[in-house]
Amino acid sequence: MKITHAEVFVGGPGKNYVTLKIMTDEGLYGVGDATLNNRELLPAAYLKEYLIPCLIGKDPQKIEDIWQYFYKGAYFRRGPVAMAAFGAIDQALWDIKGKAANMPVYQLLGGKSRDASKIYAHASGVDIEHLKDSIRGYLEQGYEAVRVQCGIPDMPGSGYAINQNKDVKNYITSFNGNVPKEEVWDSKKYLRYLPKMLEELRVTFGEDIDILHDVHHRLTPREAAQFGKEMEQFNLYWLEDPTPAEDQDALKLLRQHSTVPIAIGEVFNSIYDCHQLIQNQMIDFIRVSCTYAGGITPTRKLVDFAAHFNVKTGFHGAPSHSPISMAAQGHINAWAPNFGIQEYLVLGTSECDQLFPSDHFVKNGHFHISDAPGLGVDFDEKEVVKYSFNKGYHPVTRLTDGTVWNY
Ligand code: CS2
Ligand code: MG
Repeated sequence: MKITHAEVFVGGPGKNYVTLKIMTDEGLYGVGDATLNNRELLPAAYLKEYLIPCLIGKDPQKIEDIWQYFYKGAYFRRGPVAMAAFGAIDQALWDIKGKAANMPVYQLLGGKSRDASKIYAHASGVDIEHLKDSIRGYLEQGYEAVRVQCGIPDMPGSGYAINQNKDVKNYITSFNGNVPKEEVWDSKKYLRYLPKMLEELRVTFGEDIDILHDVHHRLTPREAAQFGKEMEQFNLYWLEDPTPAEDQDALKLLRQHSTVPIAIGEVFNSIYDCHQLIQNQMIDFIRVSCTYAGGITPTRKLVDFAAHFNVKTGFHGAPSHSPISMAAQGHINAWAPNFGIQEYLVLGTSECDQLFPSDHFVKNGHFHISDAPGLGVDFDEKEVVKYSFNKGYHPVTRLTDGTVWNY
């Protein structure tokens, strides 16, 4: 089998999905997701200008060899742009391999370890009453786990990921003309309010609901240690990104002071970003995504490595991930012996389903993977022409005195 051509498409309903389609001389094709949120044109250009020309004529069945060829051949290894581009190729090749074998990808990985994989939804509110309504909405749909984010009193327009307009797809992107939106942050107010918020949620919703919370890299190591200690009483499923992920020593203090489960990794691109965190058992959940971490091939190795140190998976599943990478992660989740939970944003608009038709489905807070060969998700080229690229940015965060802080 030989790769004859490959094409990159940018666009989607409310999102600039970057979709790669690889075609072969046997008529089989595969699809992959290279969407790098708010920097979408970069992996698209990397694919078009540098990678696709090298793919033509290669045997798509040699997934490992092709991955090594691009990773080692780049010389400048890792980085989100390159890894998202490699990730899309890798996903598309697994899709082709599954179709050629007439098997879903989870079978190629070793078969299912569970019938369906637990997912968590994003509940948020400008204040606690809105947050509670948002949580109730998910509980009514059968979710057992929710991430909770709430506006902080006296800190107007801030608090990470507050979905003010109920537009699930866009609340972390500011389509604000040519520059990013700016937000204000005050850790003191946040640290004072969060225990009150969580106490109220436990009183209202009881002990059974799994509660997750994302700090989004905003605390100092000392603040995170104090906060983690305080969080223990609320029995969180996890505390995410308490400190900036690139400073891995920051976690030592938190670990010494608290047993709150820690989830980190959405900004990591490879095992080299987290092997020490995993080996030293500084985290409980690894949150890489199959796209930004270079595809199924390296993610599978990372998951296996983590299993030896009792670290579970909790893959990134922000709205920027297209249904293709969600499917790729769905297959890994179905297999992984150390699966924990999957972040899942309800993309399920009819436009999105038309662009990416599939039989995967969500029911009662669980993702059910389809038995279709390959990744089990298609891409409709006729649909994508309806969408054009819209530039967006992540917001920039400043402290109240104007100092730039971590978004
Ligand atoms: C977030 C992300 O889902 C999460 O946990 O931290 O939504 C993050 O803000 C975005 O992926 C950034 O693009
Ligand atoms: Mg996060």
